[in-house]
Amino acid sequence: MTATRVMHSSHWGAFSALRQDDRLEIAPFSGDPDPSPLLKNFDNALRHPIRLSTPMVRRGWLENGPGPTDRRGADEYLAISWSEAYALAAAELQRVAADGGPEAVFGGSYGWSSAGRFHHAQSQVHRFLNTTIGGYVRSVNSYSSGAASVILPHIVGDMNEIARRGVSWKEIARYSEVVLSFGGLALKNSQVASGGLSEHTERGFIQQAAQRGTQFISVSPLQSDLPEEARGEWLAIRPGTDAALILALLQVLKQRQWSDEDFLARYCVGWDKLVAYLNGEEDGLVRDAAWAAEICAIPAARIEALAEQLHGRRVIISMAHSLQRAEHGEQPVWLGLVLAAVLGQPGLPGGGYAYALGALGHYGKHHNLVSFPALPQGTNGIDRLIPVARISDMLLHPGETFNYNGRQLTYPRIKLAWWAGGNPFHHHQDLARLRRAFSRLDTLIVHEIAWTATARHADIVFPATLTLEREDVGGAPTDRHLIAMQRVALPYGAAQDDYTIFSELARRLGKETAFTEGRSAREWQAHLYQQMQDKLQQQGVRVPDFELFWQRGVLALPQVEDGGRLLRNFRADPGQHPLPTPSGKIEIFSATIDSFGYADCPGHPVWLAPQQQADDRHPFYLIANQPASKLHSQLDFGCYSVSQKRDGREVCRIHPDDARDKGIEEGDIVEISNQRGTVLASAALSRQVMPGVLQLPTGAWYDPVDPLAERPLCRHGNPNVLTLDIGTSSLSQGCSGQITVVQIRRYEGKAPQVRAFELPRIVAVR
Ligand SMILES: Nc1nc2c(c(=O)[nH]1)N[C@H]1C(S)=C(S)[C@@H](COP(=O)(O)OP(=O)(O)OC[C@H]3O[C@@H](n4cnc5c(=O)[nH]c(N)nc54)[C@H](O)[C@@H]3O)O[C@H]1N2
Ligand SMILES: Nc1nc2c(c(=O)[nH]1)N[C@H]1C(S)=C(S)[C@@H](COP(=O)(O)OP(=O)(O)OC[C@H]3O[C@@H](n4cnc5c(=O)[nH]c(N)nc54)[C@H](O)[C@@H]3O)O[C@H]1N2
Ligand SMILES: [Mo]
Repeated sequence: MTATRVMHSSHWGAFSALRQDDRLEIAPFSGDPDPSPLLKNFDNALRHPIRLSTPMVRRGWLENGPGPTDRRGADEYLAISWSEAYALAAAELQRVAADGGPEAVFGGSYGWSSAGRFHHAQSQVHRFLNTTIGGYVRSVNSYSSGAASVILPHIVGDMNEIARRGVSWKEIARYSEVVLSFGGLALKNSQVASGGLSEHTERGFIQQAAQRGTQFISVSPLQSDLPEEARGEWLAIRPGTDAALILALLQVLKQRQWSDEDFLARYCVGWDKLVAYLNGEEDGLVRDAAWAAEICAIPAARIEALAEQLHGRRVIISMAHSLQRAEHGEQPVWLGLVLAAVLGQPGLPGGGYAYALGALGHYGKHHNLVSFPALPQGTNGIDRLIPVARISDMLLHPGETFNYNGRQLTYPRIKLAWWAGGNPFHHHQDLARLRRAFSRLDTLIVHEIAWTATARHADIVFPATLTLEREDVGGAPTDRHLIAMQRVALPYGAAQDDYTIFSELARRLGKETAFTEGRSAREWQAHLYQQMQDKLQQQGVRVPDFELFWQRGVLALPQVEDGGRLLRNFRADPGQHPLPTPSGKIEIFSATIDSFGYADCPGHPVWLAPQQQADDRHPFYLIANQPASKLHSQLDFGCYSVSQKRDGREVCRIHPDDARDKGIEEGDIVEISNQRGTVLASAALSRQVMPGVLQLPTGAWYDPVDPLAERPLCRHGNPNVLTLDIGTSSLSQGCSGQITVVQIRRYEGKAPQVRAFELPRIVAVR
């Protein structure tokens, strides 16, 4: 490749790159006021030995044929040629589809993949399965917002309106008096947005607001969830108990006659039913501050004082995604909205509910007038689905029924799963159970850039190019720069991009034209660009043709100031702009949810004690949150990610008092365990963690000492060894991996060395 500086983009930022003499030099996009350190993870990624250089087949699968087996995750691999790999995969897909139809193929392929919108691996899998075998069993919703995305439409409107088009940062910086944030506004999280991000603006807006006098209050088990720039107040809360806190706040507001009854009467339904619950009219239990204090570990007087801090002020309530990634995760989402309503704030400038503000770089932004189109996925001929986090349940319980959002569905009988651009051994809970679930398959096919644990469980592994090794177009609908992702380096080894892999497979299945429509990757990108250009033209905006865009590398797009429009319009004229709920109003009581009859998600918000509570055997709450040093598990072997580990292990934070009780010192290797397994990590003592809580981020590649163990030991520090694999509730069946309960102790003896970035056994190169 010639040594010229080219543009590129990633979920954590746009940048330019220069590759010279095997050295990669990356400079953040010149317009980015606050670039992300995650860019450093690219520095050593291109030629890292853990990359996949050639197609691989699992020995047991090749020798014994497809079928359930315990060997996935523990077997050796054979390096094979592309033509062999294509032939094996195409024949196997044909076999499974002929026997069981698309109902036997799981193509959910959840995962973030890379920022380029054309080589978006998940869209490529879907399009491939639709055009070749007529469809696949799909997954719905996300690990991010499984509960919120299902409950919000029942009670207020589509999640994208509430989160992506929520009250903007700009408006908050200008008008909000109080920002009450549950789960904080950590800048480590907002540095990321799917599709790419050219400007990191959250820090600046928080600074502006704080300088104007906005009071930030962060309710969270971790002080570090609120940036220092906010100069805010930290209210430490026991994990998983925010619903109880908010119920008590509502009770105090009502009792002191601080509830905005006019707003509630005009814009909401069901307040009376919730008030009856707060007053314990049926069960005699009053949900007051004293009641909540016992549950959430915030003193009653502090809860009362918080109600006072909110009363009569312009308040915006934000709620991190994390609160709903937990048992009964629907409740805090619902109650955050109710609290905003009881304060009469929705629809006011800088007031109301900003669900998930700061959880990602998408939120609190404005939308482009026209967004870059997605790759069309074709038509899925079958209508079989699972909520995304029910993957293990599906594989372990085929034919069994389950509840989901008012429906009773049946788990299909899956023979083959196809995964590209996701890492279930990163994202799913209870990894030993996930391994058992994957052992039920006939075949698992994975496309990966490197030997992740998911690749190590696959029967056929296709080596995919890293984003830097191909051309694409990067751009999120809330980012005002479209980036020409120019090629930085040649592919590693024999790696191919996902589109080429699927095109070749489609050809072998006699469906090449249906899949490619005769277009090369570059032609697809130009074609998608053209669609955007045409739509802009219809709105009177002229932009350069694709070729010129490509040469320039960046295109600035016009935006619309659409933040908060749903609730603003509704407040201005509820008759003309009703909400898209059955009542047209905010539903504090939902007749629809009530009619489902779910004990774990009744018709109005409630406090339901989680099944996971600290006890003598598991005295600590473990917070398994997003990692600061990478995006999920991506480039865990990258420079920056590795620099934040200690002894090669992930770092677990613990309060100094707890550490002293346990005889744990800074830098000790600790063993964190429960009935599902054990992980090793390096202990860091921190007063930013509340007592009784441990924090171990997700993202360390799963590295079990014995992959087949019932209770595995992960040397590297992957918290999903420990998390419980249950849905949030019968309503949304979302992921509940954020919190679990564990024991911790110092590891005695010589700890096993981390092996996550060493190759599996590859027995022969043919
Ligand atoms: N305990 C717990 N678990 C969680 C969470 C939590 O809070 N706690 N959070 C959850 C959340 S919100 C999410 S979104 C998920 C994230 O889960 P995932 O999205 O599955 O995680 P990633 O690491 O982003 O996985 C993307 C994979 O795609 C690969 N990849 C990148 N580019 C390409 C490409 O071009 N082609 C191909 N074929 N592969 C590519 C990467 O190497 C990586 O392995 O995790 C969830 N899991
Ligand atoms: N650097 C980086 N940024 C990311 C990601 C990443 O992997 N790396 N992932 C991105 C993705 S896909 C998503 S969906 C978002 C996720 O956004 P979130 O889910 O909001 O992010 P988390 O960091 O998991 O959680 C935020 C904080 O919530 C707090 N918290 C946990 N449980 C509770 C609770 O019960 N009550 C209260 N009040 N607080 C609690 C924790 O202290 C935690 O640090 O992040 C995005 N941003
Ligand atoms: Mo997510």
